[in-house]
Amino acid sequence: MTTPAAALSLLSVVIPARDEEDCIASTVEHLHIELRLRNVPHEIIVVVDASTDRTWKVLQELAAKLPELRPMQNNSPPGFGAAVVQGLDAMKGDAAVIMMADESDDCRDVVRYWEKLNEGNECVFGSRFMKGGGVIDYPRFKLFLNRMANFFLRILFNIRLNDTTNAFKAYRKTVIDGCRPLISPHFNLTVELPLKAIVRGYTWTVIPITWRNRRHGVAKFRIKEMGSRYLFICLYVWLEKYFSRGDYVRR
Ligand SMILES: Nc1nc2c(ncn2[C@@H]2O[C@H](COP(=O)(O)OP(=O)(O)OP(=O)(O)O)[C@@H](O)[C@H]2O)c(=O)[nH]1
Ligand SMILES: [Mg+2]
Repeated sequence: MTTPAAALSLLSVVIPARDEEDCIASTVEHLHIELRLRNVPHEIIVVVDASTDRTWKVLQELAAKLPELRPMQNNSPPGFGAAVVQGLDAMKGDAAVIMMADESDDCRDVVRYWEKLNEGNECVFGSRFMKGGGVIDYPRFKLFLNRMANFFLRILFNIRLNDTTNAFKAYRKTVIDGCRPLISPHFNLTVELPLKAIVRGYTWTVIPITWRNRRHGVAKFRIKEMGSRYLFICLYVWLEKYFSRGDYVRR
């Protein structure tokens, strides 16, 4: 039997960023304003990686006037997953939301995540593909691949979640700790976390969220480089689900 989830006191929003000089300031500022208006106690951890532009400098300037902002540089080999894990390692909150730097995710959804976590859920996953959710300007080929991958994951893991591959999700810290070690250095962390959380028996719920395509900067995601890494991590968690005899399930 699981014990009732404790009330939460601080939300850590972890944002990986590489070459996002044009959008990082507005992402952080909008998020901070929304969270402050809605009385969500928070810190914003931005983990910058191998930037060739002014991202780090912009964050330094912003941090001087925004005490809730904690910029850090990824000191592992570069990669989306490594940056997010470094942010999760440093978080002081008892819950985390992983969010993108490119203004694709909606700050109001972060508040909804916080509210749902506080209702006692251990994970809150957003879906852009359910009633009330939506996408704006999603590139067609990417959308096709996304729907294929999520269909495949639904079958493989026998779950009803239809947007597993999106990183923008919320977890209690107990879940993050229970999913360690996190081994994906790249974008494949986006599926390692939710799939492990589900397989290890944490409670989860789904809410509709919205997403819009970036208007500045360039996409860092490369399907050719990531395809086999996604497959690797999905099969790894699938093997855990069916062959580990519950050794890693939450206690
Ligand atoms: N620290 C760090 N952040 C990264 C790295 N690669 C991507 N990111 C960040 O991860 C987030 C998602 O990357 P995107 O380039 O937006 O990937 P995407 O959403 O698939 O691509 P778009 O369609 O262009 O939005 C952004 O905030 C990036 O700045 C990396 O190697 N290191
Ligand atoms: Mg993006």
